[in-house]
Amino acid sequence: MEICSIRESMAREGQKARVRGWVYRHRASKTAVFVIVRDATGIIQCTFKPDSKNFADAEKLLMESAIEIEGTVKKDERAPGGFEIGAECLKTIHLAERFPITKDQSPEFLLDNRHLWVRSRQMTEMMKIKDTLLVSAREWFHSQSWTEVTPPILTSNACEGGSTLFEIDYFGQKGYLSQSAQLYLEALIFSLGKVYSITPSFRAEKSRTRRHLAEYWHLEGESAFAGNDDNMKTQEQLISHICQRIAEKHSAELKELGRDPEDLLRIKPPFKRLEYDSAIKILQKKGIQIEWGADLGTEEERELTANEKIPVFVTNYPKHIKAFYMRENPKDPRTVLNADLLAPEGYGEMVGGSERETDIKKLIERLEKESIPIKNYEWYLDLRKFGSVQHSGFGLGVERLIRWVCKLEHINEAVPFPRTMNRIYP
Ligand code: NSS
Repeated sequence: MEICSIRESMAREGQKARVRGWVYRHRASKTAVFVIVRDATGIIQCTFKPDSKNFADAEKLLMESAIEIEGTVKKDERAPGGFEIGAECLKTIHLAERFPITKDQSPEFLLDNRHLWVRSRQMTEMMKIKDTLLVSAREWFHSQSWTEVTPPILTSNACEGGSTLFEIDYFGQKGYLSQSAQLYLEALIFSLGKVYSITPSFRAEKSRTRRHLAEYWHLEGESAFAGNDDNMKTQEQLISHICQRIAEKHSAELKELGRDPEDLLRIKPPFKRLEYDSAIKILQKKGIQIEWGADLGTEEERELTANEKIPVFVTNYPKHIKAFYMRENPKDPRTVLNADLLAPEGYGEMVGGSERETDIKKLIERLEKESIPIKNYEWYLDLRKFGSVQHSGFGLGVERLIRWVCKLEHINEAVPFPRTMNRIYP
């Protein structure tokens, strides 16, 4: 008999089905053995009665053994999912050893055994939602005539400052793992107009926080003939599309993770916009010790969005705390034309974007002020010499978006094999 998925088996009430997967739960008594089988599509309970020819083998199964079961599908209110298979035949593909992950393990233990923990329901649900995030982002970009490009990961210069650079030995020359594709995307707008990329980005983050990884997935867009406002419009449309798709496709997974799909269906343009100036005043009124000129940290971002239901753009930050490439605000040269997008419910920044400086003199001044060697940026400065135009772009931290969407405590839970300061194994 042909194998079907567990989800398909549930549509076969009263008929036979043959499923294949791993033992998710196992309970044996004298009168029956209950085996809950898991595959990529779900779980189903399979019941072996003492008169079934494989009863003894079913009794011996251990968690995570790989098995094939054939039997008759029945409705059963008591079974998880509402169906069970009255098992008639069992084939043990691999009898597992005793699975080390049992209930109530410490986070550290689960990280050490991440290669096994990736089988958990929470990780599986998260990874399915992440897949839809990536697919729907591409869907949206293509529907709007953006082109996906493949920038390099091995680079010769910093994009976001030297403090979080991973240095590598590039055939005897200094090289770095990419922090952002931005500078390369800026080069590509001249041929393609609107470009985006989905790449790993690396940050040698020396602090341990709930929202920093050393390696994360970066979704970046860059567009010619676009200002800071256009840039925000792109982001709110893109993120709204992603949220709608995730809510439509994963309502069951979201509910299991504790996220009401309605929260995502509510995400529609326009998002709230707040100038940095006003953000500081709001924070000061709330009694938070912060002065104009300081960057917003985790606590400040949480204060600003704890009661928000949709994302909030904070715009026009002080120039001295932002990267050299952000365009100076013509109306207030102390600030830049940028926007950080904060997730609702206090989850914090998920996108950083800006209009780019096109004035080559100002760019050189900013590089010099930050003691960045101009030589490494000559190619980038060239972009301001040959048909320079107004342009803007942004970078979205995929795991930051997932963390909010899936209501995850820690960004570690938004990636199967997290890389942090003290972890590169497994
Ligand atoms: O440093 S950013 O704010 N901005 C850039 O890298 C720009 N060069 C992007 C661009 O305009 N093309 O990082 C962008 C986003 C940020 O908002 C976070 O969501 C995410 O990247 N990010 C991170 N996620 C996880 N872990 C770490 N360490 C991290 N750093 C940034």
